[in-house]
Amino acid sequence: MYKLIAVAALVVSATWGAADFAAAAGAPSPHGAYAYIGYPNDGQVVPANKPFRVWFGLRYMGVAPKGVKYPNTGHHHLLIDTDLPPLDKEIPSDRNHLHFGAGETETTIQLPPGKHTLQLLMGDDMHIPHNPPVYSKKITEPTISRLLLAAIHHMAYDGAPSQARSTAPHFSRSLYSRHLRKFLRIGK
Ligand SMILES: [Cu+2]
Repeated sequence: MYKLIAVAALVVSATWGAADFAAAAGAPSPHGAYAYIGYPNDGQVVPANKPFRVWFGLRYMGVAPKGVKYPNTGHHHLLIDTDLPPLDKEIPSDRNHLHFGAGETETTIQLPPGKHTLQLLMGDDMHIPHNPPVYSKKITEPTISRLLLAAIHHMAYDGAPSQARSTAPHFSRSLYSRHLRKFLRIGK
């Protein structure tokens, strides 16, 4: 009889895989809970090296500060330019993994020029992702200099590169189009 149970357990673990067991470390999340980034939108161009707002969205579960163990709650973590960390461990705390342990639902960050990614991941009172984990879609954020952004807006609204050139005189027309190609279609 014991042998039979052992064999059954072995079969179950082989079928479910190690990941299912490993992911069970965090507090349970309510059915259907999900996180999303309310702002910026995926692919939206934001100015480089200038603070911009990030809104944290969460449905079907609540926000509680770190250390507060309350059913169906957690706190936000903003992942910048990184993939999801291991989902059975405490979420790292560094410049790529920001914790919002006071229960914040928005923040302000600034990023250097280039292409960046943002993603939200909920953590429980001990900063461990829930079971199942609650995280947002990863969005791509192209950042460009303010001058170039102004120029691109000019072009978009007026369709006049010459006018855009007068906004930012040291950018050549070919540089505009190169940057337009590079930035305006990302993440869609
Ligand atoms: Cu945390």
